[in-house]
Amino acid sequence: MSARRLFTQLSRVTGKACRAALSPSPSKHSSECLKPLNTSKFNRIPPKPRRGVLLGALTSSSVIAVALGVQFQESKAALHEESKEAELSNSVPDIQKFRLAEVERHDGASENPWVTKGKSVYDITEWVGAHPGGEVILHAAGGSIDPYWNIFTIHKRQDVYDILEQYKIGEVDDVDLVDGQVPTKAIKDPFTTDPVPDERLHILTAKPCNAESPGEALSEFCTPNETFYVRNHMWVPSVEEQEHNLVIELCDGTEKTYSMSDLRNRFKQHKVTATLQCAGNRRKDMTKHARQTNGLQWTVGAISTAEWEGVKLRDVLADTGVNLNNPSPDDKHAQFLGLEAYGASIPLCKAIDPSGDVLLALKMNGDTLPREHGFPLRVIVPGNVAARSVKWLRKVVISDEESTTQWQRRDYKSFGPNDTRPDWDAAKSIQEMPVTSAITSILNGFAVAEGTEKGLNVEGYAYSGGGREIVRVDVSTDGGKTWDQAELLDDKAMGTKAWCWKRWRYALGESAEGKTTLMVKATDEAYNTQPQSYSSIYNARGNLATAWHSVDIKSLDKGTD
Ligand code: HEM
Ligand SMILES: Nc1nc2c(c(=O)[nH]1)N[C@H]1C(S)=C(S)[C@@H](COP(=O)(O)O)O[C@H]1N2
Ligand SMILES: [Mo]
Repeated sequence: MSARRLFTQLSRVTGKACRAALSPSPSKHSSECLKPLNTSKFNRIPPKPRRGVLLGALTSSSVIAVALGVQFQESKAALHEESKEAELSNSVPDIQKFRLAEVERHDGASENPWVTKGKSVYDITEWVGAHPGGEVILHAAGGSIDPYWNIFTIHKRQDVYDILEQYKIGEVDDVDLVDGQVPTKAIKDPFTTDPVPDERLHILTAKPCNAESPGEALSEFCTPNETFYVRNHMWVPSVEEQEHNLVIELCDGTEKTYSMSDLRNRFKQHKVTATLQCAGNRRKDMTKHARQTNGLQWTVGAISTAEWEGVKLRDVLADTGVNLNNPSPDDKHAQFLGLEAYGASIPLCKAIDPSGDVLLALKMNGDTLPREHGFPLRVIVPGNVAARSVKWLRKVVISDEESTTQWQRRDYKSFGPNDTRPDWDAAKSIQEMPVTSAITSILNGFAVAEGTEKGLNVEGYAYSGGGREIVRVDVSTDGGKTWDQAELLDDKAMGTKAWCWKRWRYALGESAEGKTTLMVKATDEAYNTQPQSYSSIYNARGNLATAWHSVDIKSLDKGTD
């Protein structure tokens, strides 16, 4: 099956399948926009009663357990109870055997996708919508997940094995075994066509590519494309510009398709300079100063700035039929879908705000979008968490609900420091970013820009979301007892609001003598300022680690932490 066909099939499943798992009471999220029959094949299927009444409870508690990384004992206990019950009722049939040909029929296009692992067969129908990696799971349907998990090694953990075990329906028939094993097909490593990252980037993971901007890139206002940080949840899709289209779907079912040349020729082009920052930027500081957090341990480089060029999303939405002045009450969110299965959404009011500057970008810093940053089309949502700036954009859906993906409903949310059982549905998705700042280099005078003083010179960035300008950056060399102000650099940016970081510098000169730490905090135009401690904003996902940034002056040769 061609990748393109698989994607078309996957797109029919997109999102809507998640509804069942993420929103246990569908009525709460009932949507006029839903076209139940052709978009939600997983919803239509009544759960199979193969595991008795406990199945539903078991499944949903395990979903939460994965999402929280806690509560696993509960689902294990439920599993235990279930098997005890099964033993007592003595109704467990012999292990059911399935021929491989039958497994193969349960592929990504089937109503009930199955996978094998070792000799076991699993019906994963009910897990698809809850899978944290989204619909890519369907790539493995009809065959073995082993080769996939050898690439996506994040799965090689007991808690993930436990989830899979709950969906076991039987084993592969002995007649199909070769040397006592299920023969597995070699699969294509989806990462082999990823671009090779620039060697100056600080690589956190290679598959998928996650890499920080190096110090020298952070000291420029516009980050060069080659050293702009990279945050991929999956692989980088390969696509020809001429083959790529953007589909816009409205609540009433209207769909319109735009080619890249339509976007380039039929709409006014705009330039917007905007900083993108990952919600996990500086997560490592939170781990170091508070306690362990889950996720990539970024230091200060999961942030970069570029001049983006393309068309305003609002202009294209107006062309499709959205009434910009008086949108229908159902038009609440703009959901974005990427080619590789990633998706996220923003409130429609941001998408159509004339001063929101939401862009469908075709260019980055004057060049064609690099593949790793979304070629050929990417939405840029200035002022919001970068997770909403979906790369490889293939579809925009106007809906009365947020995107149903894991990345909208789970990952990018934050909770109180005490919250070990957060209410995911009740928590707001992160959209506009809070104020933050960081020290990116401490250099001896000769190494920094002309006109700076001799002795130690400090440089860094400060940034706030929502277009709120940075108005002040405070620096302290005595642990926060006394403060002085850094000089804010006056960079020229395009756009309606302050969508960019402010770079700053501070001449420590001889005053650094005998001092051990340097601290920085910023204030934005709404007089929001950064919290002092990481423990006061601790959350298990390590999102929004915006506490005062500090570095050890003595470690200047090693750079910042
Ligand atoms: C039934 C089989 C599967 C189960 C039970 C499963 C379970 C999970 C779990 C629990 C996570 C979250 C891990 C974490 O955040 O620490 C995850 C993430 C992920 N899974 Fe799977 N998975 C399955 C199959 C697959 C397959 C076949 C693929 C690829 C073709 C895949 C791709 C991914 C990806 C890309 C992520 C990471 C998403 C991110 O970084 O946001 N999974 N999976
Ligand atoms: N399609 C797609 N869009 C995506 C992502 C992704 O993995 N796939 N990652 C998101 C996240 S979490 C971030 S921080 C930014 C990173 O953008 P960059 O790699 O261009 O720096 O892209 C966002 N858009
Ligand atoms: Mo991110």
